Formats: sequence, structure tokens, C-alpha cells
Amino acid sequence: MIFLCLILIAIVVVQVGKVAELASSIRGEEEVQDASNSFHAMFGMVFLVLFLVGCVVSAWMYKDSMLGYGPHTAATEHGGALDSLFNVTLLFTVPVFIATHIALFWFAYKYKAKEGRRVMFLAHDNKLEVIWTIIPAVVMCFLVMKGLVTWNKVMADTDTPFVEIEATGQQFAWIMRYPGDDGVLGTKNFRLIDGTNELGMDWTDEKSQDDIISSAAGEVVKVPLGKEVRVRITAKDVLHNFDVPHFRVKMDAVPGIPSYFKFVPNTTTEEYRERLGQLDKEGNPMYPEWHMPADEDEPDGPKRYEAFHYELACAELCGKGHYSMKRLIEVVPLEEWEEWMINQKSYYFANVRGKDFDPNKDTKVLPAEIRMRSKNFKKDIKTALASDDEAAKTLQFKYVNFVTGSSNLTPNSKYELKDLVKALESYPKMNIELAGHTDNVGDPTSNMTLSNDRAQTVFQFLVDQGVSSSRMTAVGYGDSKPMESNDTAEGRAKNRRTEFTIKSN
Ligand SMILES: [Cu+2]
Repeated sequence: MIFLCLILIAIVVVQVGKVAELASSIRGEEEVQDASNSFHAMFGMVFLVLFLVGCVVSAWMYKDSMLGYGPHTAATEHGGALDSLFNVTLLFTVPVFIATHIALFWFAYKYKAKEGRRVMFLAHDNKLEVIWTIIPAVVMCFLVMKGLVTWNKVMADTDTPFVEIEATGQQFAWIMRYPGDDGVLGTKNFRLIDGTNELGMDWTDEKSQDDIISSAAGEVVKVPLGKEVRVRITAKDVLHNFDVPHFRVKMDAVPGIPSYFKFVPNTTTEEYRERLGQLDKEGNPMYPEWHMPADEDEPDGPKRYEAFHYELACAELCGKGHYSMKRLIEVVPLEEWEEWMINQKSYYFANVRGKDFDPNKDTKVLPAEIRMRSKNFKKDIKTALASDDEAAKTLQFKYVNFVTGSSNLTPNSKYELKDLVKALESYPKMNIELAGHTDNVGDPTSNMTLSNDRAQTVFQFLVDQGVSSSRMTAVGYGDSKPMESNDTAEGRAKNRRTEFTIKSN
């Protein structure tokens, strides 16, 4: 079919050519030339009008889809400055664009070749040269200066406390790293990169041990509202580009040289969704395209504005899987973000600690581990205090251990007990019972004595740390209160325990 069309078109062209030839031989060469010139000049004018009207109409039609217009005002504090920079540039370039196009086609029309019309040769004109050099130079100076001022403001490094996030580009994913509760990203070394360590983290560095790594494409990257976020952008293999259009953030990711971009999100994802889905006074959607179903196969499912997410993309053609470097970003209120951060697991403690390839495997307790345990202890106490359930008021010491058969604390037991001291200071009305338990191995009477001695040891330790003895009791229950069956080794291990119960608060 296409082939047939092409043949037909070719025939038409040849026939038209023949007709023109015939006409020129009848009417004379010059007359035909004139008619053709007039036709082309006229055609140029028609094109000019259609083109300019098309530009204006399409800009008007799609204005709500363009960043900086309609609902798409920037979701970061610096974004507005960049948008206004674009608008100022457009203010100068749009009139020039329209004027030069009108001039171009108008000249072609007005001065088309005609019998007896001569071309004027203008070899040189100083005045003209000066005018068309100075005007653009002044405009350019102004634009560049305004651009530089904005750029310096946007790119200035930060001296206020900020949240640092690292984004590492690789073919074809973004690996995000958060600093953990010390707020500092740990050191890396590319020589350490292997199957168990995709970023080359130095696990002997204390700052690395609490770092959180998120590399799954489906995991949403969360950032806090109203807090300065500094992204450390880097790459593992080739050039990538960290691009979050709604934030007006875009920066190359270069292997070996980290680049930075800082921004303050000022619109939560939820607020942006509301903005896209807003209704006008009559109750009609202001942006109807956002009220279409997000999934065409599910007409009753969530609408596009409800499913909206900020997107991090790679804006560098980094290879054939380039398009798949997409991560969703969610801006949430600061408290929600902090809550979310607390619940993120340190990569090291979740995947490396205690394994064969753990460089710290000979160290029993790491400082970061103690911090992590303290954090969890605080959380557990808070939950227990808030709970109405009696059973939830009893908490086991997870890291308090005794030398086998004795009531002497092992050296690493003191950390958790000190967390309890802190909790007793934080909640001055909280009174507790300390309880020792054993398994059923051995003589029940000596088990009773042992468990009692152990509870007393803990009691004494707390008193030595400054806790008033009036707030605590210590009891030994021996093997009388097993948690699980004493028939298995695991059951017995669970039954040998020291715990405390919140009696009042
Ligand atoms: Cu890329």
C-alpha cells in the first residue's frame, strides 16, 4: 500500500513537472518564474502565521503540564528562583523569537524576485554592526549576571545542620545511603567493593556501622519537609545524572568525584497531590488530566493525582537500561520522617555483623551496637509504658548475662543496665521489680538462691549508679516461672533470664 502510494506520488510529481514545462513553453519562462515566486512567498506567509499561532496555542494548551506553570510550582525552596530565572529569560527571548520569524518571512514576501528589481549589496555598516552587537551583549550580560547570582545562591554550601543523603548511580539503579543515628556518613573505599559490599563501605569505621542502605528500586526514598537536605551524588561506573524535576534538582553523578546539591523540600507529597487534584469554584477538576484513573485497566481505582509521586530519574544516557533508573521520592513531615528513620535497619547490623566477612567479628560489642541497643531499649520502654496489657509491662534484659553458675555480671552487661538507669531518670515515677529466673537443670533450692542472687546483683548495680533503692524490688523465681518448655536446649536458654516489670508509673 505504502509502496503504491509512493509510486502514485512520483507519477504526480513527474506529471506536474511536465505541465510546468509545457506552460513555460507556451507562456514564456519569465512569467512562470514570477508566478512560482509569488506562490512561494505567499506560502511562506501562510506557514509563518500557522507556525506562530501553533506555538502560542500549544504553549497555552500544555501550560499546566509544564514545570513552573499550573499546578507545577516547585516543591523546594530554591525552585521558585530557578523558575523565575527561566521566565525572565523567556521574557527576552520570546519577543525576539516572534520578531525575527515575522521579519524573516515578511522579507521573503516583500522582496521576492521581480522583473526589474535589483538586489542592494551592503558590504559594511559600522552603525548596524554596533547596534546588533551591543543590544545582545547588554541583554546577555544581564541574563548571565542574574543567572550567576541565582546559581551562587542555590549552590552555596550549607552551614545550618542538614540531613545528608548519598546517591550512588550505577548501571542501572540508584543506591541511596542515609547516615543512621550519628548523622554522619561513614567512609568508603572502592577497593572494598565486592559481592557483599556494593558501595565499598569500610565496616571498621564506626560512622559506617549505623549507615542505612536502600538499593531496591521499589523502595521509596523519604525526605523531611522543611529541613535542609544535602545529597552527595556520585557514580560507580559511568556518568549518571541525579534529576528530580519537581524539586528543580539536577546534577551530574561522576565516578570518583562527589558532587553536591542541597535543597529544602517545602511541599509534602500529600500536599502536591491535593494541588493536582484541586477543584474550582463550581466543583469541577481544575486539571482534568489528573482525574483520570492511574491504571487504565482499573477505571474505579485511584486517580492519577492520588497516585502521584515525586520521581528521581537518571538524566544521562548512561546505557541501554538508562530508563529504568527511577526511584520514587516522598516528602513527609519532619516527625514522620524521624519516626521512619528510627525504624530503618543499619545495613551492617542486618547483613554483615557476625558473618565470616565481618571485619569486626573479633570485637564483642561495638560502640554503634551499644547505641543501637540503647535506641531500641528506649523504644521498648515507651511501648511498655503506653500499653494497658499487664504482660507487656515485663521486659527482658537482652544483653545482661552472668558468668555461668555465678551471680557475677559479665563485662558487657552494664550497657543495658545503664540504659535502664537512664530510663528511670527519664520517668521519675516509674517503679520496677527485678526478677531472676533459671531453667530446671539442677537442684530447685540452689536455682532459687542463684536467681535471687542475680536479681540482687542487678539491684546493687542500679543502686551504685544512683537509683534510689525505694523504687525497686528484687526477687528470685528460680525455675518456677518458665517461659517455655525445659525439654529443649532453646527452651532452657529462654527460661534462663533476668527481667524487670514496671509496677507503677
Ligand atoms: Cu544513569
